Amino acid sequence: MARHLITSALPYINGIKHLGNMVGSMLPADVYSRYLRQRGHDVLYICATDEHGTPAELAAKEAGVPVAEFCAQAHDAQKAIYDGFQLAFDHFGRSSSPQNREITQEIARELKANGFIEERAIRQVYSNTDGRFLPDRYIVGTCPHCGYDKARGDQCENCTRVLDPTDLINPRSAISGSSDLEVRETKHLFLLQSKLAGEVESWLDERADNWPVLASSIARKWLTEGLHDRAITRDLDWGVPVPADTWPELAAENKVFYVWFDAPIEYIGSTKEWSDQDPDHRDWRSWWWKSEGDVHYTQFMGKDNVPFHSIMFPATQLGTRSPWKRVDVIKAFNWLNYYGSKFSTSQRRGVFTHDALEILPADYWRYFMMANAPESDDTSFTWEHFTATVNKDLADTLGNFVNRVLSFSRKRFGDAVPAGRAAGEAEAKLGEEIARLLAEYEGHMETIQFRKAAAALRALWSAGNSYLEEKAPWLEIKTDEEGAALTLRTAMNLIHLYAVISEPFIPASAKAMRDAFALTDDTARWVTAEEAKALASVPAGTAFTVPPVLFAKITDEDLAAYRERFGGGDPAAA
Ligand code: B3M
Ligand code: ZN
Repeated sequence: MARHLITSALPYINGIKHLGNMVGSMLPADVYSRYLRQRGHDVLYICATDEHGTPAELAAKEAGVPVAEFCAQAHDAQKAIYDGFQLAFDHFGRSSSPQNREITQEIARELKANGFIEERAIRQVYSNTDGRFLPDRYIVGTCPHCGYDKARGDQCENCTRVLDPTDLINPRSAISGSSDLEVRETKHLFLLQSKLAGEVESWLDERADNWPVLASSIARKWLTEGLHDRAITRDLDWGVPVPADTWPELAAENKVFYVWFDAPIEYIGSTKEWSDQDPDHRDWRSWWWKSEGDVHYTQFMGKDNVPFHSIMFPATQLGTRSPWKRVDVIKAFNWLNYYGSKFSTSQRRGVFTHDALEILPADYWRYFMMANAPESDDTSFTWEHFTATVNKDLADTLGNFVNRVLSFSRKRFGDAVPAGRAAGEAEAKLGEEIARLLAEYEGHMETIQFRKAAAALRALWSAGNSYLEEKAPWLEIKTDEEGAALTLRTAMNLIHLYAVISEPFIPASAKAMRDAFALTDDTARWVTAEEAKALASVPAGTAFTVPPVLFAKITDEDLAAYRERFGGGDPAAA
């Protein structure tokens, strides 16, 4: 048994997430956590909402509520959706918590004491109308290179050139539209990452080779581009305040830390929130402090977040000179697209998590997303593909197997698992096959390869179907009742095995399958290879019930309605 700390990138607070966000962070972390828990490990799965920064402020402004109130509501709204997806966090915290404030400030003090933070004066655009400094992307104007008139201060969307806000022609505020702007000098804290580059590099050398390749290649590429010093404060009303005891002047000017400085620290903050809820039994420090070698820490995230987690956050941790736990493995994901182009929150393009749950239960989505996780490449969501996957894998291969076996057995043998004759050659062959596929499945889960794991799971379900087709108990019963009873008992054991091993992917359906059997001693533990071979965990005589249909098929009418409602794209283009 090992101790596993698992975190998924913190969903930003400003809106409901789409499936693309979900598949690259929280869902895989949940699947992996569930698997490790079933294998008997001590798992702590931590997540939170990422609540600071300008987008939160602007979203609150648009909603017409104070930002603290906006975040509290938005946090609850996101949490309810994640509950709906059955994400089994040990804690889902908030980066605006007092715990995070305290730890963030403490880390900043340590970095200063060790000579890794310094104050520098910079020139920034101030909007007189808005009464605030404007972050680069909230200044718009005409691109000096291509003439596009809605270029942002950080980049021109049209020609993709990287810009400095002072490059823009006719600059104006993206918030108010005002062009009453001026450049003012203001002081900020800089994290001297350049001084930490060597250390980060050797740290990365020690472990990144064991990461799935997407994360390690991004980390290496970023490192060769050099680690630059970085401003870690902003002029905003909403954020973790710069501590007055350490930087009285900046604190008096209401500077707060930049959201990307305090967000990763919230992994620690959220763990402390969890621990503070039950301090007698939970110890956040045992996960984060001097736990190198004792805790195995895995992070899940989309590929755009890798630089922050593989380089910048470790640099922050290293610079404190304190024994903070650092990540062991980063599992990153490419993009899930919608009909070949990006999901977009601002354009409301694609499928959003609350809408998904409104139309179908979580397991449909969980399975589809993991079976098609964008691991080695970007992948596309299309309603056609989703429908085909649900109907074939979930409804036909798994759901139909479960219902057919249980209904037929009840009809012919009553409400208890029939005994029949002793297992024969077909059962031995089936047991071998199941044990082999199970080992494959486990191997893919251990190496965090979800598509392959889902394929192995599907193969396990299929093996049951092949066995059933081969034995055909509905014919067998006419001439050999004992033989038919054996077939059904074996198939029912497969159902129970499926309940156990499918749980990480489809927890609600797994529970329904497990609950079909009135087993007195049914612990949540995993299946051993011997048990998989023997297929005898559910003994003859065990009472069972037939659960309602596990997965309803998506009809052509449903498909048409989804396409209509969400705007299908051209399936050929996907
Ligand atoms: N909130 C991800 C995003 O919204 C960002 C992740 C923070 S993880 C510490 O793109
Ligand atoms: Zn341009």
